[in-house]
Amino acid sequence: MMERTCAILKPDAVNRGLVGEVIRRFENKGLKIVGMKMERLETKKLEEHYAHHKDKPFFKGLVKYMASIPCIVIALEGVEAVEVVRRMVGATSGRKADMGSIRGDYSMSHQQNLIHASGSREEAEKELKRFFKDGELHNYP
Ligand code: FUP
Repeated sequence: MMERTCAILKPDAVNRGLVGEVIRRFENKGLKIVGMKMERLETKKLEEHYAHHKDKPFFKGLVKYMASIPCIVIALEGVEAVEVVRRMVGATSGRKADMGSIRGDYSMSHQQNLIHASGSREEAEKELKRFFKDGELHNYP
Protein backbone atom coordinates (compact mmCIF):
# COMPACT_ATOMS: atom_id res chain seq x y z
CA MET A 1 0.00 0.00 0.00
CA MET A 2 1.20 3.52 -0.81
CA GLU A 3 2.23 5.22 2.44
CA ARG A 4 3.86 8.37 3.74
CA THR A 5 6.32 8.42 6.62
CA CYS A 6 8.12 11.09 8.62
CA ALA A 7 11.89 11.22 9.08
CA ILE A 8 13.83 13.72 11.16
CA LEU A 9 17.54 14.20 10.57
CA LYS A 10 18.72 14.98 14.08
CA PRO A 11 21.26 17.58 15.24
CA ASP A 12 24.16 15.12 14.95
CA ALA A 13 23.34 14.49 11.26
CA VAL A 14 23.34 18.25 10.60
CA ASN A 15 26.49 18.88 12.65
CA ARG A 16 28.42 16.02 11.08
CA GLY A 17 27.46 16.95 7.52
CA LEU A 18 25.59 13.70 6.91
CA VAL A 19 22.33 15.23 5.68
CA GLY A 20 23.15 14.71 2.01
CA GLU A 21 24.36 11.15 2.61
CA VAL A 22 21.11 10.17 4.32
CA ILE A 23 18.87 11.86 1.75
CA ARG A 24 20.91 10.24 -1.05
CA ARG A 25 20.12 6.82 0.40
CA PHE A 26 16.39 7.53 0.39
CA GLU A 27 16.50 8.87 -3.16
CA ASN A 28 18.60 5.97 -4.42
CA LYS A 29 16.21 3.52 -2.80
CA GLY A 30 13.33 4.97 -4.80
CA LEU A 31 11.44 6.76 -2.05
CA LYS A 32 9.73 9.97 -3.13
CA ILE A 33 10.39 13.18 -1.17
CA VAL A 34 7.01 14.87 -0.68
CA GLY A 35 8.05 17.37 2.02
CA MET A 36 11.33 18.72 3.39
CA LYS A 37 12.43 21.63 5.56
CA MET A 38 14.97 22.78 8.11
CA GLU A 39 13.46 23.78 11.43
CA ARG A 40 14.47 24.44 15.00
CA LEU A 41 11.90 22.11 16.63
CA GLU A 42 9.88 23.58 19.49
CA THR A 43 10.26 22.01 22.91
CA LYS A 44 6.49 21.54 23.16
CA LYS A 45 6.34 19.55 19.91
CA LEU A 46 9.32 17.44 20.96
CA GLU A 47 7.74 16.65 24.31
CA GLU A 48 4.65 15.46 22.42
CA HIS A 49 6.77 13.53 19.96
CA TYR A 50 8.66 11.71 22.74
CA ALA A 51 5.71 11.48 25.18
CA HIS A 52 6.15 7.66 25.35
CA HIS A 53 9.52 8.31 27.03
CA LYS A 54 8.40 11.04 29.43
CA ASP A 55 9.17 9.05 32.59
CA LYS A 56 12.60 7.91 31.41
CA PRO A 57 15.74 9.45 32.88
CA PHE A 58 16.96 10.53 29.44
CA PHE A 59 13.74 12.38 28.47
CA LYS A 60 14.81 15.93 29.42
CA GLY A 61 18.23 15.56 27.87
CA LEU A 62 16.74 14.06 24.71
CA VAL A 63 14.33 16.97 24.21
CA LYS A 64 17.09 19.50 24.93
CA TYR A 65 19.39 17.78 22.46
CA MET A 66 16.73 17.68 19.72
CA ALA A 67 16.03 21.41 20.23
CA SER A 68 19.71 22.41 20.34
CA ILE A 69 20.10 23.23 16.63
CA PRO A 70 17.77 22.98 13.60
CA CYS A 71 16.81 19.55 12.29
CA ILE A 72 15.78 18.50 8.78
CA VAL A 73 12.23 17.14 8.64
CA ILE A 74 11.39 14.96 5.65
CA ALA A 75 8.19 13.32 4.40
CA LEU A 76 8.80 10.25 2.25
CA GLU A 77 6.31 8.38 0.10
CA GLY A 78 6.35 4.88 -1.32
CA VAL A 79 4.80 1.43 -1.14
CA GLU A 80 5.21 0.24 2.48
CA ALA A 81 7.36 3.33 3.08
CA VAL A 82 6.99 3.19 6.89
CA GLU A 83 8.59 -0.25 7.19
CA VAL A 84 11.14 0.29 4.44
CA VAL A 85 12.44 3.50 6.04
CA ARG A 86 12.58 1.89 9.51
CA ARG A 87 14.68 -0.94 8.08
CA MET A 88 16.98 1.53 6.35
CA VAL A 89 17.38 3.43 9.66
CA GLY A 90 18.19 0.36 11.80
CA ALA A 91 17.94 -0.38 15.53
CA THR A 92 17.92 2.47 18.06
CA SER A 93 21.53 2.18 19.23
CA GLY A 94 24.08 2.90 16.53
CA ARG A 95 26.29 0.25 18.13
CA LYS A 96 23.64 -2.47 17.77
CA ALA A 97 22.14 -1.42 14.43
CA ASP A 98 22.97 -3.68 11.49
CA MET A 99 25.84 -2.65 9.24
CA GLY A 100 24.33 -1.31 6.05
CA SER A 101 21.68 0.62 7.97
CA ILE A 102 22.03 4.38 8.43
CA ARG A 103 22.61 4.15 12.18
CA GLY A 104 24.76 1.03 11.82
CA ASP A 105 27.03 2.68 9.27
CA TYR A 106 27.38 6.14 10.82
CA SER A 107 26.58 6.17 14.55
CA MET A 108 28.27 4.90 17.72
CA SER A 109 25.60 6.38 20.01
CA HIS A 110 22.24 5.43 21.50
CA GLN A 111 21.00 9.05 21.62
CA GLN A 112 22.93 10.72 18.80
CA ASN A 113 21.69 8.15 16.33
CA LEU A 114 21.29 10.53 13.38
CA ILE A 115 17.68 10.04 12.45
CA HIS A 116 14.15 9.45 13.63
CA ALA A 117 11.65 7.52 11.51
CA SER A 118 7.97 6.86 12.26
CA GLY A 119 7.41 3.44 13.85
CA SER A 120 3.97 2.67 12.40
CA ARG A 121 1.43 4.06 9.94
CA GLU A 122 -0.53 5.58 12.83
CA GLU A 123 2.59 7.30 14.16
CA ALA A 124 3.49 8.49 10.68
CA GLU A 125 0.11 10.15 10.28
CA LYS A 126 0.40 11.91 13.66
CA GLU A 127 3.98 13.00 13.07
CA LEU A 128 3.32 14.38 9.59
CA LYS A 129 0.51 16.47 11.10
CA ARG A 130 2.74 17.55 13.98
CA PHE A 131 5.74 18.61 11.93
CA PHE A 132 4.25 19.83 8.63
CA LYS A 133 1.72 22.59 8.03
CA ASP A 134 -0.97 22.50 5.35
CA GLY A 135 0.70 23.21 2.05
CA GLU A 136 4.10 21.85 3.10
CA LEU A 137 3.32 18.34 1.85
CA HIS A 138 3.17 17.98 -1.91
CA ASN A 139 1.44 15.82 -4.50
CA TYR A 140 3.23 15.62 -7.83
CA PRO A 141 3.64 13.10 -10.61
P1 FUP B 1 13.56 4.59 17.78
O1 FUP B 1 12.13 4.29 17.47
O2 FUP B 1 14.54 3.60 17.24
O3 FUP B 1 13.97 6.01 17.41
O4 FUP B 1 13.74 4.47 19.35
P2 FUP B 1 12.86 4.90 20.62
O5 FUP B 1 11.51 5.43 20.25
O6 FUP B 1 12.95 3.79 21.60
O7 FUP B 1 13.73 6.10 21.21
C1 FUP B 1 13.61 7.39 20.71
C2 FUP B 1 14.88 8.14 20.98
O8 FUP B 1 15.15 8.21 22.37
C3 FUP B 1 16.10 7.52 20.38
F1 FUP B 1 16.22 7.77 19.08
C4 FUP B 1 17.20 8.10 21.22
C5 FUP B 1 16.54 8.35 22.55
N1 FUP B 1 17.01 7.40 23.57
C6 FUP B 1 17.98 7.85 24.44
O9 FUP B 1 18.42 8.98 24.34
N2 FUP B 1 18.43 6.98 25.39
C7 FUP B 1 17.95 5.70 25.52
O10 FUP B 1 18.40 4.98 26.41
C8 FUP B 1 16.95 5.27 24.61
C9 FUP B 1 16.52 6.13 23.65
